[in-house]
Amino acid sequence: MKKNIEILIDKIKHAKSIAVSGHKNPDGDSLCSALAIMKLINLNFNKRVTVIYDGNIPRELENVPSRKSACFHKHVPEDDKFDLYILVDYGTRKNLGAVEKFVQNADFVIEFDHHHNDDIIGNLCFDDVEKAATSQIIYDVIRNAKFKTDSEIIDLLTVALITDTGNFKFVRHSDVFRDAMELVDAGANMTQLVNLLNNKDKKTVLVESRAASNAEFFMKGRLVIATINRDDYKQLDGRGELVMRLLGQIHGVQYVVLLKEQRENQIGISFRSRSVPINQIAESFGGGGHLCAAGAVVMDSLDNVRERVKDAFKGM
Ligand SMILES: [Mn+2]
Repeated sequence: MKKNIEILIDKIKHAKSIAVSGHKNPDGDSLCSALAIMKLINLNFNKRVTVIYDGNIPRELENVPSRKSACFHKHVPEDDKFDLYILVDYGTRKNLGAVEKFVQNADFVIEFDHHHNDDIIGNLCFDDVEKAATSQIIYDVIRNAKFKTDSEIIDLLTVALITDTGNFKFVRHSDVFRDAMELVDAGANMTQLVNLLNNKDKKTVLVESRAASNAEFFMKGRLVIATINRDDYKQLDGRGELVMRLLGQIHGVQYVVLLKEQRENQIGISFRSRSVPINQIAESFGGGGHLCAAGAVVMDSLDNVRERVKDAFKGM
């Protein structure tokens, strides 16, 4: 860690232009980790950083600190070159979307990630699959490097931790609570930050609750599959986390699958499990993710994908 931090500091100090990105369609951890890195470098090195994203930032994240600093990739000139590129929470190369061209042009890439990845991009990696959020890895570096923080950085790291742990429900290690404790001691107001996230559009919540009420149950109620069709998909904002959270609360449900018809014959699948790993199922559909929360995008009809998902869960 110490050696890596020395390299990190050296690379930031000598960089003329720095950019940060997370995965396409950023979630709370991806967006807030990227913004926290930007703020950290502003504060500790007095340098400008460009935060670039592809896809859509969910409305619920609209009010996070410095949200307006995140630039949609099309607003960044194509030939902009960054000598240092920092990737956070990106997962795998294909989740980068349109920012990949900027990453390829960079002289040096540093990554902070907690996803399993066999094809690492970073020249310098701060990766740890045991962490519940990428922001925890960044917080570790902040403490080790004794970087200065401010209330926005603390809030961003906290929002990332709140969202990626599903409000502290998906916690495997106690370090999540130690980090949360230190963040609260450093000034994070959990109640305020949770309220800041209660910012969804009415249409989105109605689409998500409709998908939950139309869900179908299989395997004696252990598997539930919900569907969001093309018309409703346009109203969806983010991954449809609420659908999965609602269905996952039902007695006896072990696995929740959400099928999203992104366009004709392009289905986004989200998999959630209470405890048994399902990342291999996601991988069998060409996707990936965490042990109990993973996803894939499949080019096939909605009906075919639903049948293929049911088959994939046989014997589980
Ligand atoms: Mn994450």
